[in-house]
Amino acid sequence: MSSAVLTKAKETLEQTVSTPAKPPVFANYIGGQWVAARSGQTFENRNPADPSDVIGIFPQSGAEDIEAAVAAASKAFEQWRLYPAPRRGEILFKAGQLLMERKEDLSRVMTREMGKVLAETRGDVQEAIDMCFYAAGEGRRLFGHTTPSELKDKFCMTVRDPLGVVGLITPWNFPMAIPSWKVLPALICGNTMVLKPASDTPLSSLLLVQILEEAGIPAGVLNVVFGPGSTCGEALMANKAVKLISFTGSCDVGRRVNEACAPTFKHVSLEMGGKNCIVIMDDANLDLAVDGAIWAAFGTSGQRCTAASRIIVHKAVHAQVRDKMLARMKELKLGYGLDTNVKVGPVVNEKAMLKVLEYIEIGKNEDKATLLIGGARDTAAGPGWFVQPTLFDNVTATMRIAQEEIFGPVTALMPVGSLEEAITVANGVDFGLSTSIYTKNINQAMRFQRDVQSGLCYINAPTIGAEVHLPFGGMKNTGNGHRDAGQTAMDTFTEWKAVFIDSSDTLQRAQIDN
Ligand code: UN1
Repeated sequence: MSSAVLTKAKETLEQTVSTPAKPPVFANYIGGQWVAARSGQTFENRNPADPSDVIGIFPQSGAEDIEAAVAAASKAFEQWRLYPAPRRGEILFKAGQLLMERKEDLSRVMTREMGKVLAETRGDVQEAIDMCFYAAGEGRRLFGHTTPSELKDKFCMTVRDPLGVVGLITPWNFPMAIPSWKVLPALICGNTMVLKPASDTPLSSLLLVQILEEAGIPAGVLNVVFGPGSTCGEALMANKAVKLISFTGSCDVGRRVNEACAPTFKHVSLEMGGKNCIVIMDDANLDLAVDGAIWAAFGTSGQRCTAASRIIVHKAVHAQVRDKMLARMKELKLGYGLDTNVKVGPVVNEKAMLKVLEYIEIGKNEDKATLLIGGARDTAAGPGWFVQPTLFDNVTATMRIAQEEIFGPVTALMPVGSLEEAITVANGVDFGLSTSIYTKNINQAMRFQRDVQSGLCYINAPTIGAEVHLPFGGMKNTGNGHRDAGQTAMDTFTEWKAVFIDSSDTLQRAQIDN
């Protein structure tokens, strides 16, 4: 491999935290080697705030690169599965320390690559740090249980086995946090893996891999292959040696993942879309609720699975909430996320921008909905893919902008007359990721959390703010019953084995001899 390829986290950071004269070249990481795509093809990684800024050149890999990575992971599994989990944890702990030391540069690179503002990329890196320490500690737990036997002198326990080789397909909106939710639990549980990160944000995921390598993950345990889902993702899903695909992304792709994994009976963990809502009741602290709504609707330019794209507001406070939202939205400065005055960055690419603008048109054509503010591309903010924060009013439950995931800085006020109606509207969508209610009435809050159909539920806090030691995922079309993060991730990345030890020296037949 030519010396131009950047393979170490430190030099990668040095060369990408500002704009070098020539964009650096990166490689796949397979079996501990840095290798170009077999085809020799590459793609460019560009800054969404300024598409003329090329951040790096990445391998455009194909099925043969995936095959090589799966073979390397299969070979490494034989050793890694026997490596004591507390020792695996020490490597993850070291990786957490390295991430902490380099957090600022990692965040700046991520803003350049993905677009979200610096405060948020710092949060993204912090989430990976948190996950390193959480997963590292899990190396000394990974609990099973012991339980009595129905027979004398017989001992029963459960232990966790790693699955083997797992395939991890990750999105661009949390370019380090979401890979960390999958890679780190998979590692601590003793799996080996192939990571295929989104092509919009390969660098932040690569930096996580380089740091894990520096921390001491052995060759072949963690492999990364860059390239499109249509070739790399499909090859990973078709490979018989891969035991699980963990995917975060759109429902359409998630459905395809489910289908593609069925013939080989792979485990499939899916985390997909959301149509999240914040309910603002008439007794709420309205300033707090509006703060939450602004953060949840326009943070990450609305490109979170957990973004609040529906603000269900009690009629008695509708006008006040509307006016407060409008006042706050006028202050939201759009621009390059490295400028600390900027509150909202670009959306990730041109296609994403066009989709958001199309949804705004759909909203404008709804009979009763009114566009209150925003609604267009913002070319004054910079040469990139900037969309003005947009607010619709008087949106009703069946409108497309109230049903479909927009994944951009667009939200909708939906007036309702009661808590019952709010819950009906909240549940009246195909998704079930995150919901929130602002009220001072504990009884209303308790009813809401009891009846709302979502994997995350916040009381007097916005729809975003998940923490790594709790399960992350959703009901209905948002997922397929699995959860990222928390103890639940350890369940995703292990198989249960029930172990029975008979010390009676006789044949004891369960169900017959007791
Ligand atoms: C996502 O939106 O895909 O709670 C992940 C949050 C973040 C994670 C979001 N910690 O919004």
